[in-house]
Amino acid sequence: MNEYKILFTGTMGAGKTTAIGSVSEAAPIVTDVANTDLSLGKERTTVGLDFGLLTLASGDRIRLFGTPGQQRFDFLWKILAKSAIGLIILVDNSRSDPLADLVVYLDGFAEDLSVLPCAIGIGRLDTHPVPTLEDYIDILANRNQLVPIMSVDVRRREDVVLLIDTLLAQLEANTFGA
Ligand SMILES: Nc1nc2c(ncn2[C@@H]2O[C@H](COP(=O)(O)OP(=O)(O)O)[C@@H](O)[C@H]2O)c(=O)[nH]1
Ligand SMILES: [Mg+2]
Repeated sequence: MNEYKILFTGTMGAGKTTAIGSVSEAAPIVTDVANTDLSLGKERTTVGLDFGLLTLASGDRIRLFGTPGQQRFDFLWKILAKSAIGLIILVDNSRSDPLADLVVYLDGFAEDLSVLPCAIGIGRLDTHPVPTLEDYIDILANRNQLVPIMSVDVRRREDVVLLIDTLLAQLEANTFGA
């Protein structure tokens, strides 16, 4: 049995806590507290990290971590990325500039992304169809980053499983030699 760690990141409200809760078999540990930032229409926010567990059919176990969303916690990103086998970036397409949000995380994790597989999930494309997946793909292409990207609703378990499978498939294809 192997144990792997996967890290979820993305802006506040992008769905990290929801995604981990959708697939975790143990009650996810969340360290959400009352949000004191009134500019954010969100009652609770993650200051520490989310944690969940998922056992694959192979018996391998995946430990799921979520980064704190606020950028003032970005010193934690590096620490959390350590020993992870992959990174999942969640984007909330209802935000004012979700393309720029993605770039923040691609830049913030640039070093890790040179050695780690990544998958990107764009949420709320149903209610906010612009920017489109093609717009995101253009950004990745311009940066020469070939990262799988898909539309997701993190409240749906199968969408989150697909993101995780996309990471594991890259590992199996040995693109990263991990
Ligand atoms: N309508 C809609 N709501 C979504 C979608 N994805 C996530 N949400 C909601 O957005 C919120 C995300 O919050 P949360 O998981 O705490 O985000 P976090 O800050 O990244 O941990 C939750 O209330 C989800 O139910 C989506 O595709 N459509
Ligand atoms: Mg959260």
